[in-house]
Amino acid sequence: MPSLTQAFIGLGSNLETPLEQVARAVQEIAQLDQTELLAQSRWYRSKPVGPEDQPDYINGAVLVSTALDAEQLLDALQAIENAHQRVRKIHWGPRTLDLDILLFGQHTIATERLTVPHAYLRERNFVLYPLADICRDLVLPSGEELESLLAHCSSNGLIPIED
Ligand code: A4P
Ligand code: MG
Repeated sequence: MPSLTQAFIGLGSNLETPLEQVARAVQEIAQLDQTELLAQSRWYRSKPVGPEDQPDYINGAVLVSTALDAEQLLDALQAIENAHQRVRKIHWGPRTLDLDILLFGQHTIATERLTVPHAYLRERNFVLYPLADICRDLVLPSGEELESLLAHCSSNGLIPIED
């Protein structure tokens, strides 16, 4: 039996009906090989970080249990991004779909392809608030508590979307 890992995946989109892009991506993640969707955050509308002359984003996060390793999960997520006609042009620029591995169990990964926990997780409200929807008492591999990161992170520009 391969071991199972609980991984948090961040979703973002600000092009081509973003809410539909991220909602469809959740279905696609749920159908990944050897992977089960465990939980999903609310969706949030958020102000763009980086170049400001781009539309607002829709952001959220999901929790999966997977038998894939981190690189295999990244491959699978990039295949989903590509299927959403994602074009990589501008760093931090607009995109139809961005899928980031936020946390992969309690692993710390620093390879050419992967930085886990995600490099900007600690400072981005559009990542921290969705994580808190799923698991308020989350603790990072560093020992930092999500609660304390939230206490230092403004929710400015972040609006939960009502169903
Ligand atoms: N990569 C390394 N670590 C990871 C990881 N943990 N998860 C590598 C996923 N990928 C990871 O990503 C470039 C490379 O990062 C990948 O090939 C993978 O090997 P990319 O998505 O092609 O490039 P990017 O998105 O332009 O850069 P980056 O640094 O991933 O940007 P971010 O951090 O994803 O930020 N504002 C709002 N409000 N909401 C957003 O969602 N997103 C961004 C993009 C900017 N501003 C935003 C938002
Ligand atoms: Mg990315």
